[in-house]
Amino acid sequence: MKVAGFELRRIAMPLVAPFRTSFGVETARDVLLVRAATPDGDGWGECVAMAAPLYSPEYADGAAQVIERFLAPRLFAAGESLGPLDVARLLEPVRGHRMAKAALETAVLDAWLRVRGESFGSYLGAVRDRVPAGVSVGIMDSIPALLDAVAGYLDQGYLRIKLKIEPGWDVAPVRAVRERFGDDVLLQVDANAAYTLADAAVLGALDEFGLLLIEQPLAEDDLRQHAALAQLIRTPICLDESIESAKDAADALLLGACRIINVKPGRVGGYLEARRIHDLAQAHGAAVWCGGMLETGLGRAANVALAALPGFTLPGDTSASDRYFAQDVTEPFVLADGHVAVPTGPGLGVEPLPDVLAALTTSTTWLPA
Ligand code: OSB
Ligand code: MG
Repeated sequence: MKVAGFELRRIAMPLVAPFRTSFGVETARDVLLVRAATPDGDGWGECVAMAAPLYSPEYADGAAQVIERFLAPRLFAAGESLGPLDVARLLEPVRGHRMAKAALETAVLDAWLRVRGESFGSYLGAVRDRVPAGVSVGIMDSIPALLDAVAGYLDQGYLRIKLKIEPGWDVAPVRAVRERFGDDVLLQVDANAAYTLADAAVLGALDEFGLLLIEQPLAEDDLRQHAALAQLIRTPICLDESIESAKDAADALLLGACRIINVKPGRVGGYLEARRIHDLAQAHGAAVWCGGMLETGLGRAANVALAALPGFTLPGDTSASDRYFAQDVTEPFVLADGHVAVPTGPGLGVEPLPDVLAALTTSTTWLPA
């Protein structure tokens, strides 16, 4: 496939409400989109790097720069023969920058699938036409505010609640949610690496609440300490930030650092590596679920397709568009009976709405081959 060039497009998406985690507060999503232009049509990839390097070392400006200076030229050098399976191999000499690489691979894969008339879901191996939707609930100023937010999401039909936690906002909010909504709610927590092994007692105090999992309690490079923590608490440990590749996933599972993996395609370098993690976890008997990074409809479309693979046995952070955005860049993903439909059209199966995209765009850079 001939790629004539990549367009880097930055868009500013206001959030419907501030989203607070242990690493910061977001009020708007500053998104880098990549459009692969080919003679047969376009392909889109959403870079999940956030504006600041607080969740991971990557950040949107840096991703745009590494694409322009180091990644796109390597793909252009491949000439006419570039296919989606070549992208990761061609970019492999550049260390890290997995979110930037994932955006390029996704754009090339989308363009390629659109030409073949095949959907992401079909290509990746989806076995469902809709996926159960969970929702990630940020840290709030008070327990009553949290209970109101959770009540609203349950009313909308969300099938699983994930509470963001940090030291000082952990046992009390979990207890309050259990007391108000009961033991049947599928409930889990995400610490975004905010604790240390010295906090094992407070993390163990969560055992009594029957959580599905605790996500990334310790630092991203603390695999051995996660394994040690797993011996001290009953709640299953799920890793997010620690898993940047299928190799990391294998290490974590072999070490006993986690029993569950949050698969975020951007964090691991793309949907093909994400599928490898799915396959590996399935072989190991470990559960995976699809995480999110406040994606627009473009990234959400691909995530929902991935979440339809057979090993994704837990509900993901595959919420409806209106969880974050009053106006999405694509037709919105909506919740129906607690589920989100897997797109069936070629490629991502969704397109940016031209007028909306134009109105949200803050800059564009054209990188010619
Ligand atoms: O840790 O899963 C995370 C959002 C941004 C960065 C990291 C995380 C999150 C979320 C929300 O929890 C996921 C989503 O709803 O898209
Ligand atoms: Mg997480």
